[in-house]
Amino acid sequence: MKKIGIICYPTFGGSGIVASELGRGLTNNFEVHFISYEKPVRIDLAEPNIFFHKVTVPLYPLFEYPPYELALTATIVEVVKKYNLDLLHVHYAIPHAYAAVNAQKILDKENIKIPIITTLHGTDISLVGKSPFVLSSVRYAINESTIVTCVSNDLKNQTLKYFNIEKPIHVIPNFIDIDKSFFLDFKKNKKKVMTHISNFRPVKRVCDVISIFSNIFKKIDSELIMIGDGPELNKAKKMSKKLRIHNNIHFVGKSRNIKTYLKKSDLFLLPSESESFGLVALEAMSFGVPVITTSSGGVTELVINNKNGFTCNVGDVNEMSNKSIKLLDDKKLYKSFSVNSFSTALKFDKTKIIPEYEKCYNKLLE
Ligand code: GMT
Repeated sequence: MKKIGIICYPTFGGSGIVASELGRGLTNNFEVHFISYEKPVRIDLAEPNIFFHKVTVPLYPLFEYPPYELALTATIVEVVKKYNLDLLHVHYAIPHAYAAVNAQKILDKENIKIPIITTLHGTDISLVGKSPFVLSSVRYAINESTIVTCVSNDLKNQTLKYFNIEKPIHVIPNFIDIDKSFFLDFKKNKKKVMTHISNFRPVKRVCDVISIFSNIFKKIDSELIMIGDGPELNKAKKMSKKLRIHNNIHFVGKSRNIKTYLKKSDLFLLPSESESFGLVALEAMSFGVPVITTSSGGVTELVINNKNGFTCNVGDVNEMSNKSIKLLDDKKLYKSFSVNSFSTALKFDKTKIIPEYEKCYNKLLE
């Protein structure tokens, strides 16, 4: 059995979730070794063929910034040697691709050859990677990777536009494990339920979520469930108090059980500044929940305006509110959007997408 090392963030962020679900989906054909600073949240080490190797960063009073890349590089080198890994799959360029490429160079000195697949996820290109402080290092790491994939065409185009990439970029969209027990029944709630899930970073525009809900609430008996945690959480809470709608908004924090919330949702609100794919939107759609989002980034490859949701200009809170009200008020329209959301989601089932990654691995292993 071939052995693959997966390097990712262990948290609730989209890239870590994709990496974890991918690893779990590979275990019939591969031994999968996760390398990160913590066990990824969705990984169960009791599952067969799954291993986890922790990156420990040395602390020293001199270090204002703990040298994570250095520790990650050394851990990759050690794990590749100890377990004879055959390839590395890196999720999110910063700093994972950079560390993997350096580990590859160290191993090469010992005549150990290891190919690298780097999957770019979004903010590693669209926000952080573009910064002049890291751009040349990110470009180097992408160019030195053996295969590069992006989660949407939009992200591929952005990567080609901002980084001088010397190799083809493959688009492999994100995927989900469709809940086979779920079926659309349209026994929806009397009190309409809106949901938002994110890391509450500025790019998610969570205050727009509150404004949109405030407008919907004026016309329709409804409540909002806010799932996740992050820097803009307090701002969103303060705003909901100021607008006197806080009793109808439930801030539930991070959740391991988003399916339960999504199953009872009527609408998913994702008014992001940019979204390279929008994995949470896909998760909502897999339960027949239409999405109100922005026409910015790769999310428009998933949410098709006026078919399975609405895509509006970034910050156009009135338009997003009006479209939400229109959809919730019109049963026939809602039903068709809900059916369309569900059938779109079926196209992104893991059984259709994971083989795309396996094709890349097999190319490297030939
Ligand atoms: O910045 C984030 O939102 C987290 C980031 C991540 O890598 O964890 O999310 C990005 O990757 C997800 C998985 O590929 C995509 O579904 C998200 O759209 C993307 N976020 C952004 O582009 C803002």
